[in-house]
Amino acid sequence: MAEKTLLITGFDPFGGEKINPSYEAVKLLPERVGKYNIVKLCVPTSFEKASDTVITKAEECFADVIICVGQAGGRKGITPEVIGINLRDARIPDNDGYMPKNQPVVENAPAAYFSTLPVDDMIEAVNRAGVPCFKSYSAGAFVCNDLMYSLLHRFVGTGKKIGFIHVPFLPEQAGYKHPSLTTEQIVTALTAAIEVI
Ligand code: PCA
Repeated sequence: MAEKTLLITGFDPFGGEKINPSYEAVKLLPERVGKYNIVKLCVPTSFEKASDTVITKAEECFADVIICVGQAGGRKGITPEVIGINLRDARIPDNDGYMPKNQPVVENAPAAYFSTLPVDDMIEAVNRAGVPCFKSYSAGAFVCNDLMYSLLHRFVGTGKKIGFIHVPFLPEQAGYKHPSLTTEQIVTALTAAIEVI
């Protein structure tokens, strides 16, 4: 069987944080998981740059699967996203200082796309691996949703499996106020999820 390639991305820190758990975990993944060669990429938290950065890399490495990972501070577990919506509605500026309100990601394009990853199987596998994981029906309207929507729009009909996973804060970010998972738990979760794709 031909080798398959899975591109997995994390984001750089944003919103005043010093680290982003998404890339902290992604960079620790092994070179191979299940049937996939793993290609990793750090993506700028920028409406302007995020999707072009990932699309360029996905084309360059002939990715069969694209999983983007991002921080969702305050969430209690790993949350694979079900849907990306055609909306930019930021509450804070991105890393370029840009804060769009009520704009489409892509003009005259569908309202939303569903993840083409096996979300339910992934959730079951991650919970079985001992890491809390549940479904999310909203990736928000910031850069993570933008990236998810843009990739699903760009590659619609190609058969590529594409989706997004939000992860909680790391303990050093969360303090006493927020729930958190360790980098090791996030790595375990991502590995378990990839094994069922
Ligand atoms: N989380 C943000 C953007 C970058 C990230 O890690 C989001 O949820 O949109």
